[in-house]
Amino acid sequence: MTGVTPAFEWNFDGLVGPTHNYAGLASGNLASMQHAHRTSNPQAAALQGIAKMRLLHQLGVKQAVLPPHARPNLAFLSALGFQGNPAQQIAQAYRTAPELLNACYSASSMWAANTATVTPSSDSQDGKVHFTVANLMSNLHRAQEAPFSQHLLQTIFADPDYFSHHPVIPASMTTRDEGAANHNRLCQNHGSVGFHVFVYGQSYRQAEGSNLEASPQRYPARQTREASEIIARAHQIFPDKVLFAQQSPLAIDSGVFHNDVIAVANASLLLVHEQAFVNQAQVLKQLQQSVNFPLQIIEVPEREISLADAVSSYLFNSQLLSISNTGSKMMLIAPTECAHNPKVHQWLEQLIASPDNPIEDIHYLDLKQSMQNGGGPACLRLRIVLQEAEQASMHQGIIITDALLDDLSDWVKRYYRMALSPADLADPALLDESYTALDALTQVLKLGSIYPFQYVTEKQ
Ligand code: SUG
Repeated sequence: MTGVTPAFEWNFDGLVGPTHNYAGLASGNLASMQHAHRTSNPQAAALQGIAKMRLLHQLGVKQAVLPPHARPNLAFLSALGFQGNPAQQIAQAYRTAPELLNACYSASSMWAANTATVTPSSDSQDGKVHFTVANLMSNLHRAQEAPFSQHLLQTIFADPDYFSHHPVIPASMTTRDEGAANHNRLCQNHGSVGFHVFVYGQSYRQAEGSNLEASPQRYPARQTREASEIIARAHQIFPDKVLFAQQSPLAIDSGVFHNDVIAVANASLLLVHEQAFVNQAQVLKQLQQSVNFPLQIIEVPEREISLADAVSSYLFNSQLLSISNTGSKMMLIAPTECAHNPKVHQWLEQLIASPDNPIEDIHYLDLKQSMQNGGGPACLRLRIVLQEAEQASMHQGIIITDALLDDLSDWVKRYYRMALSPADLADPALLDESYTALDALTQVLKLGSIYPFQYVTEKQ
């Protein structure tokens, strides 16, 4: 192990916000479209997320939490042309453009895998941890996340000696970026130099002519090759440690709106569906030839698990985690939907029983509230590999402990509603409830005044 500084992979989970609702805002995300306009349960959603963090913490995984963004987003309502005081803006939006009000209320920041792409210091030529917050420009309700995500990550990872924060990539069709959900890092163990597979749905160069049939026809491709290339360049990733792979248009058109719905990687293991990439055999061969450590690829054929079953069960959106930091033993954190699908369940049981792979255990978790919006276990977390000194320099109040888990549960039970229908978003009391809750949360997490509504209060 000479020359390798020990490091741990941390999971930063997005805490579900008090306005979690089903607005059907995400085209190409089948669950979001199917559950549009149902009544949500924000309290259950947040408690399900906290239960996941509790399980991982108990299993010895390094776990931290990211607070929700402030919703409704009043600055966004103003930017969309709604005028008057907040209650008037909400009333006007509800009357004239309810889908825009839904966007301003979206709790979508919970899916932290889309918050940013992060490169560990071992993988960058300048030895710093690099962050690029995703512009999420494919969807209005998600595009509003970028400014606050940037502010939050800069607050948590503030020391410029360790952390480098890049500008959000300019929002254009050519440079659509959805963060770590389209990125896999492979490595011998978390502290050693990693190999990066950036997955894109579309390339601007292709759109110019030659290869249009390789673009999805039904649903949008949310990540472009150009955006992935910007990240690899800005983060100064060693050029021989990067591969760009195109997501299969058939997969996107079947509901695979992010690559993490069809592939999951951890350390030296890649679990991937047969229909994940364009020219998959070639991509996987190139990957095997490019890495300088033994890489195991488990490719799941369509005949064993269909694309449709993969999307409805979210098998590949399980979290694949090392039990030991060497990566020799792993476990899966899968959504209960996998246990309820007989084919997927049987396949998983065989996987665990087989001595031919390092996955030894599986935990099924009820994340139904998030799942109904297309967000499984892996969507809810941003992975960040940190060396000890880096971890010591980040904001400590967000690190999960038993006491913090209890405080968060109490906080959710105190402030969150148990039912939220689309019509409830017109209720101006929800704004006060949500802001009061978030104000209290900043004290629980010792974050100071991070929300715009807190700066305004301070100035008055
Ligand atoms: O961007 N759903 C999210 C789910 C994100 C899942 N993330 C990963 N796969 N990493 C999305 O499609 C639905 C919101 C609504 O319809 O109310 C939504 O935004």
